[in-house]
Amino acid sequence: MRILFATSNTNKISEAAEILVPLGHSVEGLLIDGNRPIFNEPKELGLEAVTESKVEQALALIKGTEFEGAAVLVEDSGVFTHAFEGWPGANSADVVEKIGLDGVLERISKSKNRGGEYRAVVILSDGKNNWKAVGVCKGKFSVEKRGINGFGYDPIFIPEEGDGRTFAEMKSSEKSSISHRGVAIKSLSRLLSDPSR
Ligand code: ITT
Repeated sequence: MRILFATSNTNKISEAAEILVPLGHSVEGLLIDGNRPIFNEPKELGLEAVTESKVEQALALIKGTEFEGAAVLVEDSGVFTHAFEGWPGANSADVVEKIGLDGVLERISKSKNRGGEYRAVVILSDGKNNWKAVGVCKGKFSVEKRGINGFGYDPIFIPEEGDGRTFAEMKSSEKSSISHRGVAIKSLSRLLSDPSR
């Protein structure tokens, strides 16, 4: 299946490609007139509502273009702390841009609870069928930044299923094997290969 990933985040594209390409799919970023489209994202409604809105917008954008007939993939994700009622959640991208990981760590250090999780919702649509999957990766926030791989919160997030390293200290394939996005995209690929679909 030709998959157009409608995202401005190229890290997300590489992580999805790492799982979907070996299964025989092609994955590329959706570009309209050479640019990554900007979507209206109703962040206040949560990850699922954002993906539902984005997939409709992406399908409308490719209608009548050379891309019509390809499948569109959208994803919304976020980082959720246990101590601060899920903050930053759907606003993860804005928060890290405004206060940086040092600011996030400073806030987290005000609580004894360093637990949290990454969550992702993905929807793939070929215009007729929609496939949706979710992924959660539980873990805790480190005391200081460690590692240089990945993106976003990876230098401060230690997944529960790992060995104590942050995601930024892991290879991309190690991250994908346990991450929220990895879990969600693997579920999606199972839905695609289900003969009863
Ligand atoms: P889109 O164009 O796909 O929206 P984005 O980066 O703005 O790209 P989101 O709106 O889904 O994506 O924001 C998710 C933010 O949550 C992301 O920018 C990171 O700050 C954080 N995040 C999500 N997944 C992450 C991951 O795997 N590793 C580190 N941080 C992650």
